[in-house]
Amino acid sequence: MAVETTLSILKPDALEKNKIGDIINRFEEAGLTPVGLRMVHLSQNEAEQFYAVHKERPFFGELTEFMTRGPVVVMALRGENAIERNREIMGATNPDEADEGTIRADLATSIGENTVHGSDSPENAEIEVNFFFSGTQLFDR
Ligand code: RTP
Ligand code: MG
Repeated sequence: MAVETTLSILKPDALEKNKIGDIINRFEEAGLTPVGLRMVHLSQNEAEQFYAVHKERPFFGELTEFMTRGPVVVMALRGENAIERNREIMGATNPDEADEGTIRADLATSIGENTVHGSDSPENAEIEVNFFFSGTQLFDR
């Protein structure tokens, strides 16, 4: 296993439910350390760019509308096997199918409003971390 850095987004529903602390605590307890962190309200254009891989999907309009509804917290998380670990802690996309004790099983509203995003591969983790953080906004810790 190797130390990896992945992108996590706490989506608008997470902030509306006041779950920033709850979610970050789960990551820290699991050995995933925030090495970059900020709050941002995505523009429509930024949301469409970030989710460009999904632009032909039927839920694209709904997704970008949701992701621009309010501010989000973006974090670079670092740790052993961080990309896969993050997705395990998040749980399945659909909260009804997410394992007990995962963020989505405990906190998500629906398949669309599912509380967190996590990069799905090393290639995408690098692209997505760079989308939100410049080198000087990431810290060694
Ligand atoms: P994410 O990218 O947010 O970490 O989630 P994921 O990999 O588990 O899911 P993905 O297939 O990449 O879909 C991206 C996001 O689109 C929304 N979605 N809505 N209404 C629907 O059927 C539907 N399917 C996906 C979710 O917000 C999902 O996280
Ligand atoms: Mg995805």
